[in-house]
Amino acid sequence: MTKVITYGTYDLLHEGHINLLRRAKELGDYLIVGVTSDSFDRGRGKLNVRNNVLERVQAVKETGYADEVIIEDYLGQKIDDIQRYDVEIFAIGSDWEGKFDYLNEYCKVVYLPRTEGISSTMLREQTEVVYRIGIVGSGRIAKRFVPESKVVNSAKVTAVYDPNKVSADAFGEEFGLNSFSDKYEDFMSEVDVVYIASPHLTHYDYAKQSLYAGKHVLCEIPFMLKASQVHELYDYAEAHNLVLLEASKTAFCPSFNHLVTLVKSGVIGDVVDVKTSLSKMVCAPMRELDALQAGGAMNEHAPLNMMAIIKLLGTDYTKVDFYSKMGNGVDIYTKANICYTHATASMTLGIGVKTEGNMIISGTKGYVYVPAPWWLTDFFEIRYEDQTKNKKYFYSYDGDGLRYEIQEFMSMIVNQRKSSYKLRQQESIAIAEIIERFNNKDNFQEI
Ligand code: C2G
Repeated sequence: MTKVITYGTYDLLHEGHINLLRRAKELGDYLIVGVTSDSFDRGRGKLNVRNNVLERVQAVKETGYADEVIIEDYLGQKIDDIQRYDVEIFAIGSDWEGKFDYLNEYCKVVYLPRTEGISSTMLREQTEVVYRIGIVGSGRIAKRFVPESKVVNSAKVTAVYDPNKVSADAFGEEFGLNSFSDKYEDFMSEVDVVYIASPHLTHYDYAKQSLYAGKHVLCEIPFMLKASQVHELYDYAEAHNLVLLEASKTAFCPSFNHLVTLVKSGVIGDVVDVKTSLSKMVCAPMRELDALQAGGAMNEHAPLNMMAIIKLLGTDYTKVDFYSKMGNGVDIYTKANICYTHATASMTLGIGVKTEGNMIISGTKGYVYVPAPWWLTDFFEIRYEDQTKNKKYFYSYDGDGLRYEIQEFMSMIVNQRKSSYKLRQQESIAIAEIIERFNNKDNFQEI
């Protein structure tokens, strides 16, 4: 019996896929089809796949050509599969010509003619609804957003708003966008979606105005500085079928999502302590050092660090206390201890004190070590008393990492999902609540 194997995503299964599967089957007696898992596709930069893995597997089965369907989940798996299943022929479309010659060492490699004039990308584009995104603010993060949005389907940045005309125009020119600096309503009338990347204290007003104008909103961190504001705007968005999302970029990264699911599934036992740290040295006259612009290490860095603590330990903390070193009227360093009935957590944040930016999650069976910078997680290790059981996990972290939050946000809009399990509304509210406690100087001590 001649076994043939082929692989693909098979998104929006089309005639090209069917022809390929038929030709592959004709090469032998038994056809194995490897369908990529969702996480494998994300890992190789395919962020826009429409059908999930179960739908794609089902579509391949329904062609009637596959004798067996397997899931492709990691780089290098083809070599394992060929040997494991005693495969004689590896077949793939001619768009991959030459790319899989390295498999010749294990079996015969055949490049089959590709069907011209059709592809998943083409089908996605034909059925795609494009949402015009307007960016509020033209600073550092806004500049990173534009190129990252280009890899996400349905997203097209078309306009920028900044009350400072010179900045708005320069940004518009640089990225080929319409720029607005006068009436916010004029800007809103040209977009469907608003991304807020303006100074902290303006977030609430811009978000509110945008939602009231019927726009979906993605808002940078710190989301809002009062929990009641977050509550109010989530309620409004919910009641008006709008998506409101906190742009907590790490929450949407595949590596961080995997870390959370591993920990939640008990690989280190019960979680007893989470320690996170993040510091970025800032020199005056940056807004981070300006008390009047809600500067300081807490406002700046607590959103990402609290997000991780809350994802791992939940929102039911029982006590929080803060220890800060002040400078320029803002906290240049803050250590916060967050207690739960079953666990403890702490975050060490700096804008004028340098710390090691790692994360350590300790459990009753082992711990997870995420080296600095943990918020750009591309590697972590699960460690045990018996070091032979340690396991390292590696990921690719594409681009600037903003693409994952943009992708989640656009997919919420397209699929009319009001909340994301990657960062639930309650979690977002709890983050704002902790920041508010700090700004109210609850359990606060200067050091
Ligand atoms: N294909 C084709 N004709 C088309 C489109 C696709 O013959 N018009 C073939 C591709 O060459 C591939 C298969 O259909 O052999 C699946 O295509 P995709 O779903 O686009 O999957 P792909 O990204 O090519 O993944 O590990 C995965 C593999 O590397 C292939």
